[in-house]
Amino acid sequence: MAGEPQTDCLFCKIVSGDIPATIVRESDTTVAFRDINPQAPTHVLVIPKVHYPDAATLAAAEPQIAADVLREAGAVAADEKVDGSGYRIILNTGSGAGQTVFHAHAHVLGGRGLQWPPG
Ligand code: IU
Repeated sequence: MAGEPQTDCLFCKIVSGDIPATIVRESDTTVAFRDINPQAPTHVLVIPKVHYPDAATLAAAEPQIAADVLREAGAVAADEKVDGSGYRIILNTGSGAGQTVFHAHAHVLGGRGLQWPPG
């Protein structure tokens, strides 16, 4: 069923606690944890507890939870004190855009200068 945990999904296993992660925030609908391969001094992933393959699919099915992900991304930036200097929320969508884990997630990157356009 849409949104149900997937047995082969790494991020579903982080939500269930079967795989450890350095969790920095949690809400009723989301979990935020440090990326294992950080690309900036602050690199946190915010994921919905429900399983959807990408952010747009999540937003179509569960718009309130998609909003929760964005709100929590902003809260992470404030917790990490990168909100003043600026930070980036990234939603890689599809393998051609670099998505490697097909459970919706927002990258929160900050703590260094960020170039535009991104690579
Ligand atoms: P992407 O947008 O799908 O490429 O992002 C997936 C991220 O998940 C990537 O930055 C990985 O470093 C990160 N990650 C993680 O934090 N823990 C893991 O066990 C695995 C990937 I696998």
